[in-house]
Amino acid sequence: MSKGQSGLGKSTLINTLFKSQVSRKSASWNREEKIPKTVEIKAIGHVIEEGGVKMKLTVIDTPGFGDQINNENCWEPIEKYINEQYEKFLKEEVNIARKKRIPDTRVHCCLYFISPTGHSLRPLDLEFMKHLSKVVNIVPIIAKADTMTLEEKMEFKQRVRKELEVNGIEFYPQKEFDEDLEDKTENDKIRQESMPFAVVGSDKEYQVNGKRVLGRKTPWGIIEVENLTHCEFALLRDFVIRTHLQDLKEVTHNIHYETYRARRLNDNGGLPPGEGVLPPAPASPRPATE
Ligand SMILES: Nc1nc2c(ncn2[C@@H]2O[C@H](COP(=O)(O)OP(=O)(O)OP(=O)(O)O)[C@@H](O)[C@H]2O)c(=O)[nH]1
Ligand SMILES: [Mg+2]
Repeated sequence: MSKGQSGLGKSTLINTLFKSQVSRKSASWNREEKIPKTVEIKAIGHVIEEGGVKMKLTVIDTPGFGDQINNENCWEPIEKYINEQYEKFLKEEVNIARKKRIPDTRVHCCLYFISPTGHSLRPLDLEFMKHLSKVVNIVPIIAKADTMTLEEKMEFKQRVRKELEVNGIEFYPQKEFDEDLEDKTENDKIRQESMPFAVVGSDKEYQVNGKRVLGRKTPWGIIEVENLTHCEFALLRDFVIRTHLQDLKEVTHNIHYETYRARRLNDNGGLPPGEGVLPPAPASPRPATE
C-alpha cells in the first residue's frame, strides 16, 4: 500500500516497482501516457518472479491526502480499508472447515510518502503514522529524493528519524519484534541508517551505457532509479520484496491481525452478520491437528 500527499509520486513508484528488475520479465505493458491523479483506493496485482519463485504481489494505490481544507481524520478511509481486509480474513478463519487456504488480502506493508521539504514532518504526517502504525506495518519513505542534494538528504533523513522517535511513532521493523540478537543487529542498522529510504520513481526507460534502465531524464543527466549511487529505490525494493517479505507477513498476522481479531471477538456488539456465537478461532489459518 502506498500513502502520502498528492503528487508525491506514489503511482509512479508502484509502476517502478513492477517494472524494475524483480519483475521485468513479466512487466509486458509499455505505457507512455502520463499517470493520472489517483482518485480512489485501487489494488493492482502482478505476478513477479523472485529467486526463481513466482509470487503474486498486490499493491494498493491510494489518492493523495492532505489537500482538503479540513484534514482531520483523513487516515480513516485507509484504516477502514485495512480493517475490512482483517475482517474478511477473520470471517474465513471462523469458517475454517470450508477452505484450506484463506485468500489473503491483508495489507502487509504501508509505504508512507514523505514530502522532500527538508523541513519538519507535517502534523498530518505524524497523525497519520501515529494512528496507522497500530494497525499496519509502516515503512516511511522520502519521495522525489532527486530534488535534494546529498547533504540535504542526509540531514533530512536524520531529522525524520528523530521526529518519529520523539513522537513515539513505531515504524517497521519495530524494535519490540526483533526475535534475536542477529535480527536486532540487522534491524538496528536499518532503523538508524537506512530509514526512511529516499527514493526516486519512474516508469520510463532510457539507454545508459548500452543498457536500458528506468530513469528520469533531466538537463544534467539521467537519474537511474535502480542505481544505488543515485537513490535508494533498490534498497527499498529488496527490503520489502526480498529480505523482509516473510517477516512483514508474520508481523501482520501475529501482531496486527491478532490485535484486530482479539478486539473483534471480544466485541459482542459487532459479531459478523448471520453468525450466532463465534467459535474459538484458531491462532493460525490452519487448524490444529490435535
Ligand atoms: N522529480 C521527481 N518527480 C516525480 C517522481 N515520481 C513521480 N514524479 C512526478 O510527480 C508527478 C506526480 O506523480 P504521481 O505518481 O501521479 O503522484 P501521486 O502521488 O500518485 O499523486 P496522487 O495520485 O495525486 O496522490 C508526475 O509528474 C511524476 O512524473 C520522482 O521520484 N522525482
Ligand atoms: Mg496517484
